[in-house]
Amino acid sequence: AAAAAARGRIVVESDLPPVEVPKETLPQYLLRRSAHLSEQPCVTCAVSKRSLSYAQVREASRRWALALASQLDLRPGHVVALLLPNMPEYLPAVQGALLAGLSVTMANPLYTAEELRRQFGDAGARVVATVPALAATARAAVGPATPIVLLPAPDAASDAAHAAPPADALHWKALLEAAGAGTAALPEGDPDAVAALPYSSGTTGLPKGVMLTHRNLVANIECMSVPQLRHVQDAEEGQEVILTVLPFFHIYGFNGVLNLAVASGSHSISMPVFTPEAYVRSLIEYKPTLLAVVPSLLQFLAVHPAVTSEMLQSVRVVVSGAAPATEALLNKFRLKCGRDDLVVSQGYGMTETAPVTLLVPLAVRREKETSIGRVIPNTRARVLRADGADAAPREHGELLVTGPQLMKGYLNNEKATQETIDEEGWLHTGDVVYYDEENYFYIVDRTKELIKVKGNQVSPTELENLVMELPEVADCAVVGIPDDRHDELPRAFVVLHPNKKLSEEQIKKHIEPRVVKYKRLEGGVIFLDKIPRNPSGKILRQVLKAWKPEQ
Ligand code: 4UU
Repeated sequence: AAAAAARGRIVVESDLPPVEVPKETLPQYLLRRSAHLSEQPCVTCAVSKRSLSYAQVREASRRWALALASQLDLRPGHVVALLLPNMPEYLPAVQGALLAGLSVTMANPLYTAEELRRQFGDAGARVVATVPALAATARAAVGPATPIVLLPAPDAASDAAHAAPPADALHWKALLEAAGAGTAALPEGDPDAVAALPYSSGTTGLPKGVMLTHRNLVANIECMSVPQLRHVQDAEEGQEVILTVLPFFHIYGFNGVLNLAVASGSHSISMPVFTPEAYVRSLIEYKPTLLAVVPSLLQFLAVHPAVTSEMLQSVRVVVSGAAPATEALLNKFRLKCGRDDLVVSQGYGMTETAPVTLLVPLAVRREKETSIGRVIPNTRARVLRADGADAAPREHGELLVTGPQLMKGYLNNEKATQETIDEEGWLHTGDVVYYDEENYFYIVDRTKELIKVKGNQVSPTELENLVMELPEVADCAVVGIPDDRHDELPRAFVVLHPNKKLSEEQIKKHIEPRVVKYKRLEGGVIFLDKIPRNPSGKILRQVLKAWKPEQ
């Protein structure tokens, strides 16, 4: 049977020549690629206007590395948690930890203490780097023995809003000043060590730590930097100005934008929170040449009356990913721009692949705009039909990918790793796709449990567990329902114990204080007599997704 399967195998390879992946850690790689830059701006906050040059990022990274090693006594392999909004210091906070041989786990700054406790506990975080406004939440999420380091507030407004920070908190500025004269040697650095531990629920279950090595992250940047794909041009050709509100804790913002931007010598414009006003002001003020977006942001640009075509004239490239962008949306955006030459390039990525595996080349023809990309260098893809055979062009099936960007595995979860990456090293994405005769891929459906709300991950299992905490509830299943403005919204189907009463409001009230806003049950709560399951007990999510009130 194996021989038959092997004979019928159809692997889609990149038509671009393979890239030699440098044997460097991420900080070594970024330092080398941006070594010729010093006073040029690296990251600027659109709200506070605080800016770090390339030289300042290097110096702050070095000092933070020394502070972590000598003042906080962390050793290679230890984990630093970052609970930070998008801000210029995000970059040295990551790079310094990596220079010291540590790993970083990046958390959503809007998470509740309960959500953070799970992530930081699972990752084994030794230190939490955060901002004054989040210090109390950070303290509630970790034990009293875990040091908390306070970075400067991202902007004056959030500085004014915060209560007095915990007395035992350490201060980033003081630590960096003390480290200034430090000459302690930093470890040489191991490219195969785990660099980042973002959390993803993958195809099933609760969020899991995704072990991304330096090599995974470096390989992905290097493979996206080939001239045929290069969306971000090198500083010598004119420094790219990249406006992004995509969170740096998520792999798209982290490696797909921020690290890639540094490697290319770009100027990144960061925003701690998205507001239409701040975004529009930044378009006018910074005249970005590149926008990194998710479909819900593209929707904002396309329909919001405050966004005009004049503001979009500086934009050379728009990259979209993380959720499906419909042809209608892409056309609406083009109409708003009033520019036929501005074609949105989609990329397809996953946390587990650091993130990109498919990318549409920059010089894309308009009829390929709905494609999620072609295979990037060093990467291979297969499409597995429902009957187990490899798909030919235009046949639908599950996307399988492999390449140097594939995660090392899920942290402390060999079972989930094996369920995701098969013995031959193919990662099963849980996405249904097809490819055309020119090897452009198109998204059809997502068959894994994962719900995406404005590009953010929502794990149904996590919400089901919370609903099940209510004693009145006998069974529960959560699925995503399509929504124009949010991509999807979580909807709960609930079975109550006989003679028990519970309202939709009561269930929502139970969930609300425990989770970040986008995980709320905005798709509603539906009471059923029974959750449809297959004989082995697996929830039939497709049946629930198709549920209609008149049933
Ligand atoms: C339809 O969302 C991401 C990463 C996205 C990304 C990063 C860098 C896109 C382009 C880029 O340049 O990661 P996760 O782990 O949060 O979610 C992964 C899932 C995929 O399995 C798929 O279901 O997000 C969905 N997805 C997409 N869906 C990702 N990209 C796309 C896309 N169209 N272009």
